[in-house]
Amino acid sequence: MATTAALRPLPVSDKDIAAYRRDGAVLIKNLLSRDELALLEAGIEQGREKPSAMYSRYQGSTGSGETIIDQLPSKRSPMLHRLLEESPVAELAARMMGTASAQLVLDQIFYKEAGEVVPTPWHQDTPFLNVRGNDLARIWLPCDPSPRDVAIQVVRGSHLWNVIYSTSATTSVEPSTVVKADEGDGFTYDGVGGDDLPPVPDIDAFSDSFDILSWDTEPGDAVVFHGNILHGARGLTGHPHRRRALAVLFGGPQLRYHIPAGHGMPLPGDGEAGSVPEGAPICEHPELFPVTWREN
Ligand SMILES: O=C(O)CCC(=O)C(=O)O
Repeated sequence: MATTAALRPLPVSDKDIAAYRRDGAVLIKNLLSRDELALLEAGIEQGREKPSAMYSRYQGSTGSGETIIDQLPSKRSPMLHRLLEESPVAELAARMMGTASAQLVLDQIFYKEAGEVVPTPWHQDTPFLNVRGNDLARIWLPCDPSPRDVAIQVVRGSHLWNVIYSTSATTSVEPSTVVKADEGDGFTYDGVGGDDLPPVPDIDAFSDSFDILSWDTEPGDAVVFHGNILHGARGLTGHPHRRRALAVLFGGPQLRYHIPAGHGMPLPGDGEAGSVPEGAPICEHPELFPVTWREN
């Protein structure tokens, strides 16, 4: 992947960077230009029309609404590929992490239809990943007006708890608010995470005990959150817009390759992971984690 990016100042202050590091998440207004937003929307729609074999479809536990999640759409969509190469998204991740480069770890579409917006249960991305470490920034890019009722929300500071929670339905403390309806044959969430990890706390039942951060977001905004933070999205009935978002995870050079128990997420690069040892810094493996931005 090339390392060109938009030649304009990032709309990010030192205060934003401090908030990201302290709280684990921050809203950046108006990150994308109008043209970049058009790429985002067209790329997400292209992904929705032609899902890959790695899609999963979830519904509310009563069978209403749907969320389609698809893996690595930027590998198939020239528009999303261009967005990652040419927009300030990867540079934003590097600035937040304080690193001189940003490598792609994962990108995903979260596509929710209007009307009954299905929640995304509280979870961490960490158990799914083929990497471990602190230099891990997720950029969540909505392309619809997404008020805090449906946008991403996080447990403030939970990126610093040094716990990896299980994502497995069998270890959940609560019956899930969503159920898997179907999935392609190229990837399954079944078996990622591991049953030996502690369950995610019941954050909704004890919401007074957690400091939850959420934002009203508009197309072109970005929520940047730490890759290890607890996060999710609320559900809503009667929502007038679709709730479409691309979420892109970047790693810094010292992030470490991790061989997950069971299986992890698909890798963004075209290289073979076979002989890469546990703990290798990802800067040594751009064939698995393509360099998307590098400081000149
Ligand atoms: O968009 C959503 O509802 C969830 C996004 C998410 O979980 C993520 O970006 O990791």
